[in-house]
Amino acid sequence: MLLRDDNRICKILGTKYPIIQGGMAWVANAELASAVSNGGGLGVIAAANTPPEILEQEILKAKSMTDKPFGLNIMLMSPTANDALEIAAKLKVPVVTTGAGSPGKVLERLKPLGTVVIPVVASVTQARRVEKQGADAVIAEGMEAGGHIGELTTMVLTPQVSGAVKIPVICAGGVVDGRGVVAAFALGAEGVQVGTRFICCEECTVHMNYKKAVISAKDRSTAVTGQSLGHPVRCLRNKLTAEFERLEGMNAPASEIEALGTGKLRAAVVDGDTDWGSLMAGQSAAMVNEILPAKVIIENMFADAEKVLSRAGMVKA
Ligand code: TUI
Repeated sequence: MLLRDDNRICKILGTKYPIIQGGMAWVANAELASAVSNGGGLGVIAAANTPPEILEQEILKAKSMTDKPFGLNIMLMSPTANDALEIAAKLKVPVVTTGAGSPGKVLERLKPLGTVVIPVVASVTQARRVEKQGADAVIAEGMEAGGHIGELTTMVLTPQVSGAVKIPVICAGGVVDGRGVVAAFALGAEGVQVGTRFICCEECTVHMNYKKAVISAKDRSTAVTGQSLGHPVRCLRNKLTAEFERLEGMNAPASEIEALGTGKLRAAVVDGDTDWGSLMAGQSAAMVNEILPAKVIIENMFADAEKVLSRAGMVKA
């Protein structure tokens, strides 16, 4: 048995395995979240820019699809972040993760209600701040991750955050299999957050073209765009990322670059537009080779972690 019975992330989340599914905008709906929760991890619904009535329905749907705990991710840059916060309070969602901003208001509102709040951070300063503000754990997300990213890699961010805070650390960015789980724990984490791998689970409802693009990805298939706008986003390379690079390279006005991104995630997820859609994915896409049920992905990850340790010559087989 690899995992110790006293793993703090399993205790905080009420899950079998210390794994959280990334709160991927447009991708992380009730189907995906309930599949991950039923598989022994913590499924997460992404609030992103979802209108409040639809988000409420999605949460109620997840409640009907699993009796296990699941979470809600609040994207703090979103204009609907406040609505999502009130919905989390009203529907008593057990766990809330936050991303892309400072979660002070979320902690202030939800901690008195007993909600477990776990912010994503991209630096040591942010990790220290959210610990002081009462976060239950922290997700240290390296720039290998997909979507909106910081500037530090998982390899250097995770040990620094682990050394700086007492609350448990969840490692994110590039974690896709048992090797990643072992690496995360070696760096001081007590759990992992996995996004890209779950795009290619059977229960994920994204367009098949998106899943196929992830499966076809190689080591250098992602690009980071939006750096000039102050919010870098990692996606699979396609015509859209080339056009971003062209506009950013000629110092086009920010409004023009922003406009290029509008509606493009929906185009990828719903319409399967692999040329002009925003195929948000992490560098780990290169290591995703097949579509499996969420439960199998999770079980393989932790069973393989055990084998990885013995193969590395660190413990007896
Ligand atoms: O949030 C994410 N990933 C995302 S959000 C998203 S939606 C989007 N769409 C288009 C453009 C931009 C976003 C797609 N992917 N990951 C978590 C994350 N949080 N990564 C980095 C951060 C972060 C950055 C700064 C967390 C905290 C932070 O602190 C700011 C502060 O003031 O403390």
